[in-house]
Amino acid sequence: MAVDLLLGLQWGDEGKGKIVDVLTTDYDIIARFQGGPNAGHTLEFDGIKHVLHTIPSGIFHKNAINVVGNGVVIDPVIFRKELQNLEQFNIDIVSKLLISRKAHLILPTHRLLDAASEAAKGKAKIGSTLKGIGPTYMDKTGRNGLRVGDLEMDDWKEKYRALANKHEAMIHFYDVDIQYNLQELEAEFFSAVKELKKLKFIDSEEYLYQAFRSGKKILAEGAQGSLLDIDFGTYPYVTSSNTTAAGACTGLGIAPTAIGEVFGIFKAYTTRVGSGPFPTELFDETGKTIATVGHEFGATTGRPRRCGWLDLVALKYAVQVNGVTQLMMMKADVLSGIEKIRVCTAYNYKGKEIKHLPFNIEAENVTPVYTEMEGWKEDLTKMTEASQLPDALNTYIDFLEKELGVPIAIVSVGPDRTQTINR
Ligand code: 2SA
Ligand code: MG
Repeated sequence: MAVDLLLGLQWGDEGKGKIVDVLTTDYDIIARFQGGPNAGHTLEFDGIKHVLHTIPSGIFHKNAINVVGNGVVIDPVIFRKELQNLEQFNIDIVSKLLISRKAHLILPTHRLLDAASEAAKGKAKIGSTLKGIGPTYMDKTGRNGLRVGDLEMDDWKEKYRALANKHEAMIHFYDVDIQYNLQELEAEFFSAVKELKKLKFIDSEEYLYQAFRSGKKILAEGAQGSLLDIDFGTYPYVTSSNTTAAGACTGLGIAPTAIGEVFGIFKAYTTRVGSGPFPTELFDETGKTIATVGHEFGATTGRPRRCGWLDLVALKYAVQVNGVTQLMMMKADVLSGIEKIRVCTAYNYKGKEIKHLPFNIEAENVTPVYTEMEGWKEDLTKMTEASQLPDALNTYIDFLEKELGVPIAIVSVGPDRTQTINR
């Protein structure tokens, strides 16, 4: 028995939520290991679209237990809203959703600090979702954070106060104009904490270890993507956690030796939301077509996503850092009708052609080298078998598999659960 990992290989929004939902029937436990409400995991079935932020994407399946791991940061206010959205589905939340005591809490002042920090950066802003992610992870590594387990102690409100007071002083330090009513925000926070405390808090690393030992099948669900990893992403335009495979070990307490399959999810093209370098970004009609057909808007903030061609230099890097064993290609249907499809296979970097990701991939350093391929016209969205896929798409898939050295096990041809082709 092993723990399988599911990760996004680009800049997030690859379709992780959909694939977790599809795969959940094979697993007993789905565990989120990093990130927080900055994530937007979209699932579609029975004609309804669901967006999850902190809750693992296995929540709609009857038998799966969902664990929010120690590596996740939780905003009780957003969490409560997520729970409210689930009420109509009659899910037995208390027995199906378990929260790690070691997960850190996002305070209202973390959100304010995020806003102040971004405002102070001006043009150099990260394009954060402003959910307080960076400041919360800063407090975690700075050893000042408030954790879910603290809520079970009598003195947690004092700890809260001390931290919030410090944050207020820091907000003033930024010297930017942020309007807020802390009293209101705190009232909302405290009432949401009350709701959170109705759920089961667990020592998740122990829970997962025992589950693993007794032969339960566990799927670790990543958020954001490898190029947003705090160490390996396009720093500083990244998120504040390890989104890559190693993050599953630290974010759940799983040993590296316990890991089995590493599922790497990527889109047939590339998108990015927020600031930062994006070598294959398109500024033309094709880019607009992809954005429109692919409904490329942030699932958390609604921001339009930037679109571009598939970047195999970056993708190969992600495959390598994560040790991906199976690839899953999403949104192949969105490219239908585009006459010529381009794939970046190398970069021109300081006058040389390179095939690895250099330190700096800002536009002034890097020009993509493209291979052009025939597109396909067929509507893929009703296809259910690999044998139905058009020849040009098969050529595209074969090319990617050869370049990446890993099989593409699933081709997704639409947002619904059922629009999933196994190869
Ligand atoms: P943050 O919020 O401080 O972690 O942002 C830092 C950078 O990480 C990016 N980021 C994301 N990129 C893609 N998808 C994300 N989730 C939402 C979605 C985003 C949305 O599913 O669409 O709705 O806008 C996500 N979360 C963080 C972010 O854009 C910054 O570049
Ligand atoms: Mg998303």
